[in-house]
Amino acid sequence: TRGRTNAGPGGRSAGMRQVYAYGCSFGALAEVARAGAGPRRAVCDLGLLMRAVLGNVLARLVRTLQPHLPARRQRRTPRQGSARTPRIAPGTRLAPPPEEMIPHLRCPSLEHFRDNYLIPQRPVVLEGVMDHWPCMKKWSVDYFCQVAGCRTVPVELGARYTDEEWSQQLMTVSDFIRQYIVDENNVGYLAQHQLFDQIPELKEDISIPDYCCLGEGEEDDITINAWFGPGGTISPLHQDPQQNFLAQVFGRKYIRLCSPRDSENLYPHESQILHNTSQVDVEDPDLVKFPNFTKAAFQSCILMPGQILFIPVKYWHYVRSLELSFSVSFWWS
Ligand SMILES: O=C(O)CCC(=O)C(=O)O
Repeated sequence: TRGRTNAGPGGRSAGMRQVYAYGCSFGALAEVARAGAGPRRAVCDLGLLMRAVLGNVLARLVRTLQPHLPARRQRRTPRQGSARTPRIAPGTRLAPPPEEMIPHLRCPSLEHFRDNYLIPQRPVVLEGVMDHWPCMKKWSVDYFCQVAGCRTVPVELGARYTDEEWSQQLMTVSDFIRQYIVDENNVGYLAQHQLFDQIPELKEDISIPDYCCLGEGEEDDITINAWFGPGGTISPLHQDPQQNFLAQVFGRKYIRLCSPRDSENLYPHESQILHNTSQVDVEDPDLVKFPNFTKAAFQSCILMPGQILFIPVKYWHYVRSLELSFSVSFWWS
């Protein structure tokens, strides 16, 4: 959601996708006969991105090809957490006053979380929950190049998806890193709803938080999203239709939350596609155009590596990465 157009063809029929999957598989196999495994994987990736399910054959094909490929290395990779100077908008209060602070809890019991946060729908930052996830030690820009460098993924170009000049493009993870992580003049966001299905090695490095068992949905229905980008990437104030655990792997993010009870003070876009997104620039609001915005009560935090933010259903959230950052979000019901 996020008001974004997804690179996947949501409306395409299952039949069309099956045909596309066969096409991709035959395309990939035809290329096996030729030199160069990169294109074969790109063909498979296109099938995977189109959600062309064929007994998971495309994912298996890529997994089989992966170990036979030379790992491509970057010439210069930024160090995590120090790559860019944080772009802090004028007037931003990074340390919120106490009444605006989101509470922090260390590994609460399931019951405590359910009774005090899930049922009353109150945001909370959870600590100590993801410390043991392998991603906390393993993930780096070099590691992504190694396991996923040649994979084709959709990338969002531009600082925020509400900007006129914002667009999406398919490119390899290596190209994304070269153009948007190493080159500090561009802003691009790898905000991907399918990355963990496409690259199962990465999924093995994370866990679904136990608290998700408090939901009514099945574990298979949980959507896991990747958010990888340089400092300065912004997700404008928007709301989503599911509960969210936003887990911070590296880098810090400045986050502001607002209750759905305040929706009318947030001026959602009128168009259908952006109806879940506020028209107001949270860090530089135009109070002449949006005077009631001052009535909205916000809570905020800086989400640090190892912390998980619980964002209740339909809670408005604004996110700006303060430096090179990777987060994983779990949408559950
Ligand atoms: O981290 C971000 O930029 C946005 C995260 C988000 O909107 C989500 O998880 O729903």
